[in-house]
Amino acid sequence: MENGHFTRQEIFSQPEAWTAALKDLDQSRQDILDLKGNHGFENIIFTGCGSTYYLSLAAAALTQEMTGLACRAFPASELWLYPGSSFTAGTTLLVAVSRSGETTETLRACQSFLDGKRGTLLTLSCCGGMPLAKMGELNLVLPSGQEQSVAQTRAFSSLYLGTVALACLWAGREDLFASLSKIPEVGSRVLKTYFSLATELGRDAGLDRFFWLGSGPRQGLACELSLKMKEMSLSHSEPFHFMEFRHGPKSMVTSSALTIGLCSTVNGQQELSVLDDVKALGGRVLAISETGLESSSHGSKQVVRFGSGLDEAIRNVLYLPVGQLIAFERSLSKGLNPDRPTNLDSVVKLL
Ligand code: F1P
Repeated sequence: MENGHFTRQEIFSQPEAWTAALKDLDQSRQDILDLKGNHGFENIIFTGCGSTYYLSLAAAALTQEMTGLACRAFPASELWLYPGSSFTAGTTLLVAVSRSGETTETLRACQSFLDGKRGTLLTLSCCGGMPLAKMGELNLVLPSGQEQSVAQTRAFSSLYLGTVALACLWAGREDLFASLSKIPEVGSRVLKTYFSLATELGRDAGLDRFFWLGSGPRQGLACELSLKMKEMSLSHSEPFHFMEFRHGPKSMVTSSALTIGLCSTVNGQQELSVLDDVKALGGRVLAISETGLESSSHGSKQVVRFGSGLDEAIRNVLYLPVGQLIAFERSLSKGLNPDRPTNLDSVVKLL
């Protein structure tokens, strides 16, 4: 099998995986609504490990923004080993996210939560027969996210869509929940339109460091894309909140640095100005956003535009494919195999 055989297939099949996941979520719609109706939880904690921790960061920010509930995210190891500095009082819903459903830290965090009678557990995974999918009061399983590769792509984006669906339903936004069905078609278009740009950037041997900027509901996604670049291509890769980049990390900008901005609409101008600063320092920039960004003072940037016409709350998954492809192509250009990243296993199991 050639290097990247599975990862390529998994990245490009995301739209189909999303369609199947959304059908599964629609079948669980009433269970999802009843969970909140029956328990009236005051706060939500999202948890996972590695990619699924970053997914939890993104899910917590979006869910709080949409529902007004206090939402936070922790690595599962923090909940397991440091419950005193992570769990809070009040009726809590714990949303545990895991591709495999058997990561030890995640299982132990859930067991500690249940043993402490801290609230209600909802699990979200891709494998129904695994331990996690038996622990929750509600266990959502999205098998279309299953994958062969170690580094998550299709699993991450499908599970992330699952948390977006939760936020829409718990916010009473059935209209946005229904609009999610339009996401896969836009995803397909983004993959087709920008595959060559992602390949060009991924294969650019003149780049030696990557910065991923994202804020609010997009910060966790910036962390995930940075991890993809690290896992797949063994490159210097770091995520930052947009405005934080000026407070030190900007010192690392050179002509061999690519800064990828997950630009919002709501704060597009502020975020664009950070990318302008990077361009002024001679850094390379890729701006990913919904619409064409106003031309900036430092010449044109390389841009990815979704043009989805969808609400900002439900279209964040569209930031993932191009970033995944840049990491994927860089891995191949370095002669690595993104299907089997160096030093990594697909599941971390502890004794
Ligand atoms: C969690 C995880 C992945 C990581 C690697 C090792 O797995 O840390 O996020 O990319 O594959 O396992 P899971 O709990 O989501 O199955």
